[in-house]
Amino acid sequence: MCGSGDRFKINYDKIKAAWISAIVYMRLFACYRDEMPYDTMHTLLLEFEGIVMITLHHLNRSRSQRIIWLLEELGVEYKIKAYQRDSVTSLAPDSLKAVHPLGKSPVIEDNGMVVAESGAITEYLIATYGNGKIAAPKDSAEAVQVSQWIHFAESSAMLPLLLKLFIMRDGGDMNFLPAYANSELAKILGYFNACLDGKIFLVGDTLTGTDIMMSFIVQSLQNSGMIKAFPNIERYSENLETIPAYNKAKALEAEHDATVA
Ligand SMILES: N[C@@H](CCC(=O)N[C@@H](CS)C(=O)NCC(=O)O)C(=O)O
Repeated sequence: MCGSGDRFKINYDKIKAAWISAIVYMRLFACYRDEMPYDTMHTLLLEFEGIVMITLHHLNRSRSQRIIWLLEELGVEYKIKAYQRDSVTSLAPDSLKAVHPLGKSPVIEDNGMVVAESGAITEYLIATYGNGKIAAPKDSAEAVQVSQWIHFAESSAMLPLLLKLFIMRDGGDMNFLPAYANSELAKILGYFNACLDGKIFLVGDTLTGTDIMMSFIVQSLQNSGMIKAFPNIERYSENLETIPAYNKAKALEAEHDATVA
């Protein structure tokens, strides 16, 4: 039935589309008048065109550099929302808690989902956007190795490094911890060092998520000077420094770090 009332029916979809266009054009004009940075305008246009845009909530000098590297390798559209550590406590600002209850970084937002934990983010991004890139063949023995190292990076490998850091920060006399930290460091990072013997990448002959996850461990060893005790890790680190996306991630990390002059 086609009553006369239908002719005057309000088309809300059209009004919404016109309203969105008006907002986009107003923002483009603001960009043209230098009132909005190019990056912001680029993001708005992508959103307008319905192109997926991942948001990385990035804390300065953090594990989040891994995810910048990964996003650069995958060549996907993403934006960085930067947060700065407290200059006294080194903790993240409370605003990160609005993104995820832990208030830690990295965290990504993608397709209405919030994902925390750098290992989980690495696995998710490679599975979703990798198209076979930087992944071991599905169901292969190498894929199991990849999983082992991704978990190793945030569990076994982090413990001795964190213990060393806390012992140094505490600065007081301790009974058990210093010797335990040293023996765990030698055992766990000695294992990593041995597995790198004669290798450029950790699993197989090409870059995988494991190299990206282990890069934070390598950088921590380098920053503390402890890398000298592990020649294969040192050589591996030199190789990482030749990878363009790794260097781009380092540059972007510095760009978003307010403590870098
Ligand atoms: N296991 C987590 C660790 C996350 C984490 O502790 N991130 C640190 C930066 S490297 C952080 O946000 N620290 C600030 C805080 O705890 O307030 C991961 O792999 O993402």
